[in-house]
Amino acid sequence: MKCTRCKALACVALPSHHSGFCKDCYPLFFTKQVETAIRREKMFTRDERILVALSGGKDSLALMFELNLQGYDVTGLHIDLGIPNSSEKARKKVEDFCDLHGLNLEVFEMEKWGLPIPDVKAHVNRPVCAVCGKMKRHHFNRIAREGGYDALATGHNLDDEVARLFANTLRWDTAYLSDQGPVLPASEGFVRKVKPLFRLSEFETANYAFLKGIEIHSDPCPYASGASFTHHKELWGELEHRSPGQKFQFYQGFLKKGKPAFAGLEEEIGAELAPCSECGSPTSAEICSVCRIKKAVAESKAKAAA
Ligand code: Q46
Ligand code: ZN
Repeated sequence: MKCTRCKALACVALPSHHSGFCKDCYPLFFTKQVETAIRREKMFTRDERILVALSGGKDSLALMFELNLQGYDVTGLHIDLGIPNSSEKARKKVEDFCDLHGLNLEVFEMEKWGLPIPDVKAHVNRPVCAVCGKMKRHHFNRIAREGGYDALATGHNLDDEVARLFANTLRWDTAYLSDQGPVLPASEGFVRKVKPLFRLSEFETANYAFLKGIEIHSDPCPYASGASFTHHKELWGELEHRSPGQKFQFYQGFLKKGKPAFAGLEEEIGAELAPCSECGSPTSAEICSVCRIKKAVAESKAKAAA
């Protein structure tokens, strides 16, 4: 196959785009997709400060690399979850990456904050990933808000978005369906959230990270159950293989036709929010659910030690 752009030998075939690219032209395709996402969805401007959530995986590091290349004012934020034999490796990859490219980085340590994820696993009677995800979203938003950032960018790609949309649709979860999309506007206590990689598949992001020589953290988390949308991603992989482009069509169709139909439903469901008396994050109770979990774990640990 020849490169669609320069006619050299292509190294990445993209059936959903009816094209293929060589190693020099592929990053230009990637850049264009990110530019289009930012422009069409009005994600942010070059005058704004963007906080980029960095896990150390291919998506977040590729996103940070690309936004910096495009001249955006980016700072990385890594959350060290405190998981033995895992978190230190992820953190090292992120720190090395930011050092190498001269990028600003903030690191937040769950251990220092008082609730490393192993304590959640040991003391909270809920799936650890559900609580861990809640903690991460909480701190991403809190740190972005306290730091005066204009937007929080995450590395969610098309496969993530389609798998999540599919799961929400299977449950007809109207609150989530009205909320899902590449941009979640800022609201009282919440910063704007954006997903500049939503037009790109996992395969396309992985290729970009590889061709740019980005060293990624690819070891799975030891607590991963393997359940998070994996099956839905496999189903969509099969559909996409049979009919290239279907994933993107499904997602775009939702944004154009499905999402407007669910708009406003979350207001009926949502309750009044006020700042948490402990951490200032928006909550419908006096103390937010994250602070409540932290307190409950501290009590459970004290009881166990007594
Ligand atoms: S880090 Fe946290 Fe993930 Fe590990 S404990 Fe689960 S949610 S799997 S992305
Ligand atoms: Zn709180």
